[in-house]
Amino acid sequence: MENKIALITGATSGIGKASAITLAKMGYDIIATGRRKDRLEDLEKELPSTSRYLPLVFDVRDREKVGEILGSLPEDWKAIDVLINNAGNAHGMDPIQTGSLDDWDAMMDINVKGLLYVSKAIIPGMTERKSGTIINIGSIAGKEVYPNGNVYCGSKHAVDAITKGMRIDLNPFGIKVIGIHPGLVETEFSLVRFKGDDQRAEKVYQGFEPLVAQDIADIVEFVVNRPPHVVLADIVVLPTAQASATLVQKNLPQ
Ligand code: NDP
Ligand code: 8X3
Repeated sequence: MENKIALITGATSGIGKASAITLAKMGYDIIATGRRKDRLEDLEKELPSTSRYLPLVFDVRDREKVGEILGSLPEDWKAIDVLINNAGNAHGMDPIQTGSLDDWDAMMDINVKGLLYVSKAIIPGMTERKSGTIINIGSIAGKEVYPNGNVYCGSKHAVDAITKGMRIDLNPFGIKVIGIHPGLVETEFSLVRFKGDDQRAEKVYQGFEPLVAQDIADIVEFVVNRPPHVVLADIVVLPTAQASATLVQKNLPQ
């Protein structure tokens, strides 16, 4: 029997990479995307030989490229069962009055429009086959707003709304639409947010035990393993030390 196929955006790092490896171990063939070609090549070494692998290098902001590449998948890669819209980041963490237009463009273009471009290319195959699972990686920042989170929170609130809209519109086709909304996960996320300032990035995760990418990949495994009549529609997952977007108990005695 042929393997099922999963497409994961932003699989060069963090949550996307862990999810790609986990799905491959579950027996999925993997389409992994990202801008860093070398990382996508390295990922192949971490996948079991029982899975086929198709790395695709593109920027999700590039509407034409996304349509062109995903619209011309090889015949035996077209029937995508699981789409994980994961590519995204925060860029900067400034009050609204001093935030950078470039950062705002990046977050709206990648987190929101990129997710839409990829979805637009993949959904028609799912509606035609009347099957599929779409997992959108939102955030606690899509459920709450925190100081200086303004536009990133806006982008993730948009992901939350789009996820709900997808679930409604794709309901007649039997397509599962799932939102996973993590709190603090230690990945390259803060390094990107703080533009390579590793000391500032490390501080975010000090004094408590944050989630790791595999914690989210474990949830991906669980949700795709549910029987056909069950969908885990909306999941918020936090480190135990985190109670809300802004409340994290740090330096508790172990
Ligand atoms: P990482 O920085 O480790 O990974 C981000 C991934 O997104 C990379 O693979 C990167 O690939 C890809 N990406 C970023 N920009 C683009 C782009 N323009 N085109 C294509 N791919 C892109 O962060 P995480 O793994 O933590 O983040 C993954 C998702 O999880 C994001 O949507 C993030 O908002 C969300 N999230 C993260 C949380 C956290 O605390 N870490 C919490 C809640 C949600 P490349 O650079 O190679 O293009
Ligand atoms: C990432 C988690 O709290 O930095 O989405 O916004 S947070």
